[in-house]
Amino acid sequence: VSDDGLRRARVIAVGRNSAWIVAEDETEPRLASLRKGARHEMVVPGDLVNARVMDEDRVVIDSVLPRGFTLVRRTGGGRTKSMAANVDTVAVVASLVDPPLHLTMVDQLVAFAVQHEVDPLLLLTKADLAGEEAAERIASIYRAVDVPVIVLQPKTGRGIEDLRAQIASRHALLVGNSGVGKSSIFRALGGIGVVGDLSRFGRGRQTTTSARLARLGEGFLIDSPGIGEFTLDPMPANEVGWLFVEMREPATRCRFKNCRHLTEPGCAVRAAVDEGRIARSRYASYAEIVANPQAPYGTER
Ligand SMILES: Nc1nc2c(ncn2[C@@H]2O[C@H](COP(=O)(O)OP(=O)(O)O)[C@@H](O)[C@H]2O)c(=O)[nH]1
Ligand SMILES: [Mg+2]
Ligand SMILES: [Zn+2]
Repeated sequence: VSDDGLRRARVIAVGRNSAWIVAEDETEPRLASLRKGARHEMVVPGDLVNARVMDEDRVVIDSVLPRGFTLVRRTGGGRTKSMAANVDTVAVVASLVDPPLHLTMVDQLVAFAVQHEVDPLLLLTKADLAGEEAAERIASIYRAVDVPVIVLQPKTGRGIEDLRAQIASRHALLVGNSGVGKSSIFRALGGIGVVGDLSRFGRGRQTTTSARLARLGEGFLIDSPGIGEFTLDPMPANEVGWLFVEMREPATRCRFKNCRHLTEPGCAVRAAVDEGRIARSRYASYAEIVANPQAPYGTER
């Protein structure tokens, strides 16, 4: 606690007029109210705030520290809503089966991370159902483009310690289709997964309307509520190509400077695909995203 009674805290969940915060020198969440007159969008999970402790169980959020990369949802009428703040890692969760694997969605999410200069990480679940061979085949595609891959089985704990080490000092966001295992992973890491769990730390019922956050040492992990936020902006083919890092070098050798790597003759990117130096599935995703960067790939439509 500083002289003026303010202390630094991390926001882990946000309700209507209050937020759950964990002070930097504590481990238990506290329910804090927003200062009078504050808009309730003032804070989002991942925010660092200055909180004022009024008495034993009354804490008021005074101010929000400047944010790093913040995930934004576009709402109707061109408005935006912040969903999670200070993120440096996008942990893409994909199940090998059930729901079926959508590699275009994985590639779109990895491209999103590259675009926003946050680190992608791929978490593959349900290898116990799909088989180790399938897991290894997919993992090798992404390790070849420098995306770390962890095969996880939350119930048995497989991969959980690897993941904990991988995100120990990171600010990560879990993203993926419903049913792939995000909440299971979040719980296996010790995250507080349901509002009911949170309510034992404070009085009254609170509805959590946004993502939840688990602290992991210096780092944190947010169990994100959806994947609609992660669509790419409309962009020309050369910009999409830049987001597929393995295309960057071959693209400099295409016959035409403005090659889209689709049907142009003398395309070094397509040659690299034919020679097996770029994965066919990655190239297919590239072509699909060029055709429609904003499609909600892999989501139930
Ligand atoms: N067999 C198997 N089931 C899993 C695995 N990971 C998650 N599940 C199950 O998949 C279902 C959906 O998981 P959940 O964490 O709710 O997914 P979410 O919708 O992404 O949060 C649950 O029944 C989990 O127990 C895995 O690696 N293997
Ligand atoms: Mg879930
Ligand atoms: Zn080309």
